[in-house]
Amino acid sequence: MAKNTNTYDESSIKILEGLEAVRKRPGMYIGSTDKRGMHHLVWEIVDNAIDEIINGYGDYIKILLHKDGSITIADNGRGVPIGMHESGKSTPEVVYTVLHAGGKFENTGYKVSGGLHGVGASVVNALSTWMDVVIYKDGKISEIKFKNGGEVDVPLKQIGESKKTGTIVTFLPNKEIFKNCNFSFTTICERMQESAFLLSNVTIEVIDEEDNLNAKYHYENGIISFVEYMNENKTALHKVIHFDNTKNEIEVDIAMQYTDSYNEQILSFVNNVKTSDGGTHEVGFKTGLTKAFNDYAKNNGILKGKDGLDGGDVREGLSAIIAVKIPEHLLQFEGQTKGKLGTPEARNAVESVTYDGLKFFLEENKEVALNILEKAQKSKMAREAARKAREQVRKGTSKNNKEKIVGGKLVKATGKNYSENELFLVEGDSAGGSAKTCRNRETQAILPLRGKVLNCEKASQNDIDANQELKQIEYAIGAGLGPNFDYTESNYGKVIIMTDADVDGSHIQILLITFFYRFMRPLIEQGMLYIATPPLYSIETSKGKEYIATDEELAERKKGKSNLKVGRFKGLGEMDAHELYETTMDPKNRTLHRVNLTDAALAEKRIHVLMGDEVAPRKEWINENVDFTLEDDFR
Ligand code: 0RA
Repeated sequence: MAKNTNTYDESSIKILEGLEAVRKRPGMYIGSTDKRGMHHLVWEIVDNAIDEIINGYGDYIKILLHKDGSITIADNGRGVPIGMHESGKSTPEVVYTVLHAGGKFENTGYKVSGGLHGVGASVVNALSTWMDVVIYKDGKISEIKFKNGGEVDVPLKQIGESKKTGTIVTFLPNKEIFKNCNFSFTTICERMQESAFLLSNVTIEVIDEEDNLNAKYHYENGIISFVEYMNENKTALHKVIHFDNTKNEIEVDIAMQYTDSYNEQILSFVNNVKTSDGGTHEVGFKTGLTKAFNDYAKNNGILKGKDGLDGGDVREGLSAIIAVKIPEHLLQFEGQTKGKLGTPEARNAVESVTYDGLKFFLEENKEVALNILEKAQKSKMAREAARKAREQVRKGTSKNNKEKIVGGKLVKATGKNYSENELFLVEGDSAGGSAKTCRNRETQAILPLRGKVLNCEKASQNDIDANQELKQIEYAIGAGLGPNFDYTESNYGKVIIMTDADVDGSHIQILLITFFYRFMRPLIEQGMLYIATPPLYSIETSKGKEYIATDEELAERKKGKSNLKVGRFKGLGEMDAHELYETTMDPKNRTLHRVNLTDAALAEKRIHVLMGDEVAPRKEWINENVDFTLEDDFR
């Protein structure tokens, strides 16, 4: 050992410097230091366990959320090697302290290294107050402990004997880096369930020791089970269609099923990681799908009229999973969060597998084919009828009751540049009144909402037609509803939900988002739906009254001031019109949260949880304040 002392010290300094660099710029490694970033730590460790399973070792992963804020990820793989590394350190010490050490071990097949992660377990260690690794391997139980972001606390040593194999990693995220963050049982469950679908025949268990919650996922039929799960609250038109094939080194696995709903839900994955923003594989799928149906219809003399079916027509009511495996040398991701596949080869591979798979299926299942085509044709006709109706309204040739329904409640914007205009949906008449007087008349329209909004989770179009409140929203936006909705016809570039910052306000937000999700989804997909964020506090300063948006900001302002006068805003109605405009509506000062639906399938599940009959999951959801709204924060 003596001969290694010097190099050991030198390399140790280098290693600690490396870990220090991670702490200085955590965002570079894990994207952000908010809740999302903190969960990246979990995905990082879980992905190592999943890699082990993909390579054929182990079938079980267990995640424990502890009361002290630490988390354990255990697997029954082969266990991290426990021998000495050439540097003179134990292999586990190298794996958990040297940046990018993980790669050295990975020599087979595909890696779970989608976009941001795949940065290595040492990054997790660097961002943790302590980390503890227990390894079952070679008849022994071994343990190594780290503290202060990667310093060895207790070097690797044997602590027992066992015939089992596996790795157990526990860590406590550094609270100075991840301020006010907790692990979310719901978020972790959602992702683990997805992994269990994609892996098949793996058991993944998640346990929250604080709230006594647990979940266990095990699916035998992979993405077929996934599609069945997506459609469990809907009426399916046929059994799940499944096909897979490999083209130009790219493995393509697709499951799809039509339901009687109008919604389209396509989720895609690359090497077991979700691609929230789609990419070339989704484009290929859509092209192959449209071609297959149009060719089948033509060849069987089904299509009436001269032009074929649009992509949108053949995707109405479709739920699908596209899972591709791409070797590392072809992997390419795009976009800020690396959630979009860029690999050009994936487009042709998926298109051709989809076309061939569907062509074969349709020929073998005539009845199903006719059923789906009938639905697609109805969609096409409905779209054409809606377009004509809108044109008539424009030309004034139709006697519509638009004005009457909206009545005196909608206060329109005077400007005619629709994409610049904003519609505020405001909770309560009094806040609505303030908003009316202070708004920018040219670009801002106000529609006050009275009372509770209808829960649209299970509502039909007829239910909407019978609902005064939602009808008003539909007419104000003026772009149709359901399958006839066309966002390019919207009277507003932004639709902004403005409620009190309390539980009732959140409830109204969720109800409205459910409505938009089910009946005007493209509005969300196009990033046109927003939540306004009224301030939470006001303070008296020498300059007069100032507004404070968040608890963190308040804490910051309170520093060193014992006699600061703080007022808490209970609702929009407490502000006068001027205050409301300045803090919440003025594009120069306000903060809007864009409602994002990259998580379409999960969002609908969440809505189901929130609005369904079961109270417990709803409570948990609200407590955790899972945010499918709070993604893009900009001024
Ligand atoms: C490299 C080689 C071997 C196992 C692993 C890495 C491994 C890493 C992790 C991380 C979390 N769980 C893990 N399980 C296994 C196998 C060495 C051998 O036994 O041949």
